[in-house]
Amino acid sequence: MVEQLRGALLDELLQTLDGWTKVEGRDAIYKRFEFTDFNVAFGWMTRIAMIAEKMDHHPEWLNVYNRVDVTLATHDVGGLSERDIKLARVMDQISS
Ligand code: H2B
Repeated sequence: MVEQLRGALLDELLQTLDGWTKVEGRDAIYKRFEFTDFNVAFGWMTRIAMIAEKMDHHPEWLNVYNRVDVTLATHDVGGLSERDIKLARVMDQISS
């Protein structure tokens, strides 16, 4: 069973990530990733997609050219959970 993350603990964990912010009016986190071009952006998405599939945790994302806007939430808890933090961390690590 996954627990919903909120309040001070959520803020603390967010600070351990790079550039993720809370979404207004929704229990979710957001980050814009920018790459040198479409090829690099889509390569990153492909690597993340395979990891996300293994984690059984899927991002909401939109790609335009070299940019990927990512929103993470855990639908199973109707909010945020440690799964989102884990996937966000993987995204940060693989993008740098
Ligand atoms: N992805 C995301 N982002 N949140 C979830 O709660 C979620 C998921 N749940 N992928 C998984 C799949 C669930 O529906 C299956 C049954 O494990």
